[in-house]
Amino acid sequence: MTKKVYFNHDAGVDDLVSLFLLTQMEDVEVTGVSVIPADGYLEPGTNASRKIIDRFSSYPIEVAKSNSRGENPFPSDWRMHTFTVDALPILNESGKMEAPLSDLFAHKHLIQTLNNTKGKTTLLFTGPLTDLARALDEAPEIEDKIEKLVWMGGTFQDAGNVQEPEHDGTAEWNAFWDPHAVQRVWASGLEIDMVALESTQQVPLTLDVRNKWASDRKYQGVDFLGQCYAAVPPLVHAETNSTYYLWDVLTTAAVGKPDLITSKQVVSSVITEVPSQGRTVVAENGRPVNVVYDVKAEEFFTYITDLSKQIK
Ligand code: AGV
Ligand code: CA
Repeated sequence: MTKKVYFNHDAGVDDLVSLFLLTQMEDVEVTGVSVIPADGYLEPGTNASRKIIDRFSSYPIEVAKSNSRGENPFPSDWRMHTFTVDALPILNESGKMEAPLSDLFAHKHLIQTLNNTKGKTTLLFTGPLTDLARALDEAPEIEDKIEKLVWMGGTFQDAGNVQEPEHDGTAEWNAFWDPHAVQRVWASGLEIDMVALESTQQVPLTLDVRNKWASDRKYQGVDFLGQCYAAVPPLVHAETNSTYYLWDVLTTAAVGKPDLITSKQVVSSVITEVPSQGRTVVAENGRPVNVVYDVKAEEFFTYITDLSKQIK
């Protein structure tokens, strides 16, 4: 049976690669896409999404823009990557942009799409949870239309990936951008799969991975992966603040091929106050989430490369 998936992303390199891969999954039907301007910019993020759909999807998918704003903005150096992906020649060859653009903002588009879709939908979120929190505030009854939420975000380790003034470094960025949104979603009855840093740190972008994609660039989809990931720094000698992991792509792969990952239940809550804003913690009075803490890394890379080879 095909899984219906609604995808909300925040226009980073791995968000956009995730959209590409999602369109290649045989047993997944993408019912809608929305773009939140967190770790990327809205205009090129929306355009790149529409162009990826045009170029790679076998069916049309509607795209919506978010008007959500976070508490803690992403560094603009990272956000600039959206422009690079949007400008790639493979996405601009046709000179057209045909995937439909919704005139609803993302949170309303999410509500509408859930209501118009038969049965239950899996939510895939690879950025902050703001649009979902707003949708739940506005139409709490959509919970019944949601199979579960699969979210890239959070960590229960001591070190997160936020290195900012007035923060203690314990949070993951998607949670830090809007901690209150995490709190709102945690307060819902939704089943939540959390692809945390515990697992994403097992899939860094390395020179080895890049070289494999380069050697297979005769496949247009694999070339697209290589071109996208040429814009961001790999893990070479030691991790830096900018080192890139396949965070969102792992989260997306977990939807398409759940046997790649292992999870365990953690009862948790989120801290919304400085200096630990966005830190997810084990808390007795919290709520259960399925934390993905392990991944078959080799099989994961094979899976995404094989999906990319399908493109003619
Ligand atoms: O925290 C990981 C999230 C993912 O959704 N993003 C990037 C992925 O899209 C934020 C982020 C953390 N470190 C980064 C990030 C970095 N070095 N460059 C760009 N984005
Ligand atoms: Ca992201």
